[in-house]
Amino acid sequence: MKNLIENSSSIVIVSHKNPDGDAIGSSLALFNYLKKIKKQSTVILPDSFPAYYNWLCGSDGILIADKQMEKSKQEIANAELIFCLDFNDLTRLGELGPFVEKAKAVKVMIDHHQNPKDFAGFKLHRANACSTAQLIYEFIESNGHKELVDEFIGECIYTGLITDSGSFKYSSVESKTHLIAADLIDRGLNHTKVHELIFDQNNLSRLHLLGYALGKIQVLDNYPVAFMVLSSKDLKQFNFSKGDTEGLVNYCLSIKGVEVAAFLKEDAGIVKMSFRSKGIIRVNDFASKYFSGGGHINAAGGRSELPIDQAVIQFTQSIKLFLND
Ligand SMILES: [Mn+2]
Repeated sequence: MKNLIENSSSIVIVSHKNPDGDAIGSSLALFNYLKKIKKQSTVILPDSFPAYYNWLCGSDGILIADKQMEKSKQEIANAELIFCLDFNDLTRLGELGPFVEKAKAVKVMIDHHQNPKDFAGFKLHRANACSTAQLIYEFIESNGHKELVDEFIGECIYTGLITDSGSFKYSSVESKTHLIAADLIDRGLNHTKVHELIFDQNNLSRLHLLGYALGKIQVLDNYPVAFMVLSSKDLKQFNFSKGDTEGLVNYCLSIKGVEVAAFLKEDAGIVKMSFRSKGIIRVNDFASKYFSGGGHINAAGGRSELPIDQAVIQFTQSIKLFLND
């Protein structure tokens, strides 16, 4: 892999649509690492990311494909090496997917989602890793370059670690995850600063949206299921902007006795759904069986084309069926 990087003169890093902290953190960690070994690369994301990540080192140079489509396609077509981070199915790239598929570049997938598709020449895949950011750290480590990890690369890796693990809470966290965090702190990371810059960036309308959403949580009778629903009218009323509803679903899961949580959001004519679960309940199977989705065992997503009211009924009926099985 070291040789492959060494011999590639144009490198592109891509990650998935609706980029989250792990997509952005792992992409920028790799970008900044490559820079340290004197390799220029371009990070391309299908669409924009929440503003509370725009302090990460290198974020100002990210190409947002839906704003700069021609340039993005050109970079992908010209690349000799394409890193595909935090996804394993090219449909996660939206419109960019077919261009990456037919690109002449060698593709390297670094990812931790279940059921990887077979489009990459090289795979660094571990479904039980807590984040792609952890895999990037391990990648740098396996190249013998741990000493190159500085405060800024550390911030990128740490961002992926905490946003994908509920700040070290989920079962995907290993002792290794904590050892990595400890090493990052030894290398200059200010972890408090990172938490504040990501999680303490609320504006009043977001908190009012949160209050409104919490008021709408419902628990299914006789099932360990809680869910909340926001219509596009609700979102408009609270000046919704990207990232405002991130993490909302977890409030449903915090109710005593609840083991499955869902968040249904009306978005551009469809209903997007986030699912969370505890223990052995596989919401990725649920999402793929009923809502053309997928993800991890305890965190997954899906969608419905039905109007929101009907999508809610579709959800409550199918989760009952799923849990009865
Ligand atoms: Mn991830």
